[in-house]
Amino acid sequence: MPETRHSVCALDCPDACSLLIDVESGRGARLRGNPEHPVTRGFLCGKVARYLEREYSPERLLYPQRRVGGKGEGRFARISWDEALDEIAFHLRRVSESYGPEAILPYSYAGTMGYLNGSGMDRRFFHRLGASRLDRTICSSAGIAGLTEALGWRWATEPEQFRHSKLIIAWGANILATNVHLWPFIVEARRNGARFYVIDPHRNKTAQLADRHFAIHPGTDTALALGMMHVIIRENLHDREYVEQHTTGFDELRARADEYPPERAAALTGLSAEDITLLAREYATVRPAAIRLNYGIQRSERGGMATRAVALLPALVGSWKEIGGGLQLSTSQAFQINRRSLERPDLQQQSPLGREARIVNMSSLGHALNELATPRVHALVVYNSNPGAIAPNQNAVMRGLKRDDLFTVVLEQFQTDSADYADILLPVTTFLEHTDLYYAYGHYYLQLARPTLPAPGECLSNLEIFRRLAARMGFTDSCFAETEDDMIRGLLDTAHPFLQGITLEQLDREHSVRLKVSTAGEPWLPFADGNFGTASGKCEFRAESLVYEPPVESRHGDPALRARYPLEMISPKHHNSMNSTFGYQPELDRDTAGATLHPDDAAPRGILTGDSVRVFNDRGSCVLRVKVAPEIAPGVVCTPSTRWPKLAPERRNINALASERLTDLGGGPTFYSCLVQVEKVGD
Ligand SMILES: Nc1nc2c(c(=O)[nH]1)N[C@H]1C(S)=C(S)[C@@H](COP(=O)(O)OP(=O)(O)OC[C@H]3O[C@@H](n4cnc5c(=O)[nH]c(N)nc54)[C@H](O)[C@@H]3O)O[C@H]1N2
Ligand SMILES: Nc1nc2c(c(=O)[nH]1)N[C@H]1C(S)=C(S)[C@@H](COP(=O)(O)OP(=O)(O)OC[C@H]3O[C@@H](n4cnc5c(=O)[nH]c(N)nc54)[C@H](O)[C@@H]3O)O[C@H]1N2
Ligand code: SF4
Ligand SMILES: [Mo]
Repeated sequence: MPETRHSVCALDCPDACSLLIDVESGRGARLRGNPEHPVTRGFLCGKVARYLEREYSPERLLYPQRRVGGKGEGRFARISWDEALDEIAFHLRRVSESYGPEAILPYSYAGTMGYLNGSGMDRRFFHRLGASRLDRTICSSAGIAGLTEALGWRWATEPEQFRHSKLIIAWGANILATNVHLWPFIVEARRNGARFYVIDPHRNKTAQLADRHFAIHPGTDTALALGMMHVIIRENLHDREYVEQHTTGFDELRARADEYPPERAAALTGLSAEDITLLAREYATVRPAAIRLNYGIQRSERGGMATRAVALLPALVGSWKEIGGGLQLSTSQAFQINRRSLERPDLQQQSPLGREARIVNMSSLGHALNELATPRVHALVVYNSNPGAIAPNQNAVMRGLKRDDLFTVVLEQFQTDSADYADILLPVTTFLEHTDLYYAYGHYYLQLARPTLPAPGECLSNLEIFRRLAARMGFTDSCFAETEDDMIRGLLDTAHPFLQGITLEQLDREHSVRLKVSTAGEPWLPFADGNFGTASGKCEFRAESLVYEPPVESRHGDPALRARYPLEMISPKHHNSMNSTFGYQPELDRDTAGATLHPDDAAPRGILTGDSVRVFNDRGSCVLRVKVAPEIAPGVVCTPSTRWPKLAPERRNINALASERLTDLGGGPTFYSCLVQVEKVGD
């Protein structure tokens, strides 16, 4: 008889699913969604329903290894843990003594969303070392900054409330692919008469199932939001009472919105003036209306402003008052854990630096590895991320990773591109094999997972590896001896009301515990009575800085650049991908090797469906196979992310074309502001 155990999906996905795993004789037999979890509701996405294939893949890394070939060749020889840890400690010490500890750079993102293995022992280790601090901007920092400017608190409508909405707008959000557990709530709402609209340059699967798809040009969302505000205010459809009580700067907003009549917004966004008017009227009058904004909107140069502009709309129409109103970008800020206890930033004072270390932006890795001086980066420790595939300006990143004077350690489950450049490569556990505590960015449940399966080979968790490295470095601080349970107790030790009374024991018993954002069983309306986290406590329109400016790399941007590179490239997520995590799967590799081009752009270039094309700009090029279809707007090319470069022709994926230019707010990457040219390559 199989035994059923609880776990949590650790992938970088808003849904943070509660999993059940059937285990037979110590081996995982089946994974399914927990039917009792209010958001997971008994199902998993396709990729994680098959996660046991990854768990037991013959390609899993099982032993510590040392590089024996050239950097990037991927030739390694097995060594013992003792050898690996001694060698790493030797080089970290060498680099620290020769160049100062800031010459050491950690590089990590959300390979696991667990607190302990994602931002626990690792952070303590690098703080104690005095290493450069990494600004983890690669995904959401522009949106976070924009949302914070608009609302102060980054709080959001609960997913469970979408079932009560009468109008749902997916704005730069491919719900079916990236947030599939919101979908049943949308289905329920539509059964009760709700309309579902999508604003997206790509007619993706979510858009295909919508009542209306608004094919906006990339990077123009601020113009659309301003055009909608124009109609709403001109037609007196705003909520006067809410605006008066809970916002500031309405008169200035009226003046600013006046400058964006629908005709002007239409010329900028590629939508028709009629559609913009309709969208505005319906958004203001169909109640309740909820916006699901996702991070797709903020991967363009003006992504911070775009997020801010859209996030002002619910306050204008007063939809925060209603169950099933408001907006959701991310729920993560409600998880107010004791971060100082978890990460111990105070340890920096004990490092050889004796002060806070410099900050390096992860979205500028190419620059950091090649150009950064005083000190130059001489050691790189990569975990929970695959920069060789996902970071912009890939040619610069690869050039940096190839440096002979750079010592690189990679902690991985699979032989990624980044792993190929490691000097020492360490095998790590999957989330099914270690303890961790999980937040979510698409719901309000804190979840605990214990190991459900034995770790294969000699795999260790990130946490255990950094614990052992700390011992090798001679760090005797008691925090490095803490157990997982000690760490969880520490991070739960906070006076914040959202976490009141939540204990490790309760998490062990119940696996998933709702944050105390509202009385049990009651919906949470975070801004129904104002309560914004801004200086004034109100939603601040601050119209003086609310303007649309086109991205440099866009159709209304730099004309000289556009003359050479006339197409706008976007590279959104694929249904079956999780960034580059599943890149070794042949079917996914085939899909992410594709690009969609509009017939109007394909015809003059003599390109037909099935042709191989070279997509290029000044930074690099990559070869893709084209589908010619009107599901993408004219002037835009769309390729799903993210392919493993090592499996692609010339070992480059689309990020060879992405620039290191940063967003207007938050210092984020600009993957979706990318001008390119496309040409057919010979057979
Ligand atoms: N299946 C799957 N799920 C995932 C991931 C994955 O790789 N695959 N990745 C996870 C991660 S890391 C994240 S951050 C989330 C992201 O989740 P999403 O933000 O939903 O994903 P994206 O594909 O980045 O962008 C969403 C949509 O924005 C559109 N878009 C691009 N540019 C613009 C624009 O200028 N304006 C507007 N309005 N829309 C635009 C894209 O065409 C895309 O359909 O998903 C997570 N879930
Ligand atoms: N062109 C383009 N580029 C993009 C994006 C895009 O839309 N288009 N999206 C961007 C976004 S939103 C994001 S979030 C980033 C994502 O970039 P990354 O955070 O690098 O995400 P992944 O590519 O999924 O790589 C995560 C790696 O962590 C490993 N891993 C998983 N669990 C563990 C663990 O417990 N320990 C260790 N050591 N490793 C583990 C996995 O095997 C995997 O190789 O990519 C960005 N890059
Ligand atoms: S990737 Fe997302 S939808 Fe899929 S199982 Fe994990 S949390 Fe759920
Ligand atoms: Mo992301």
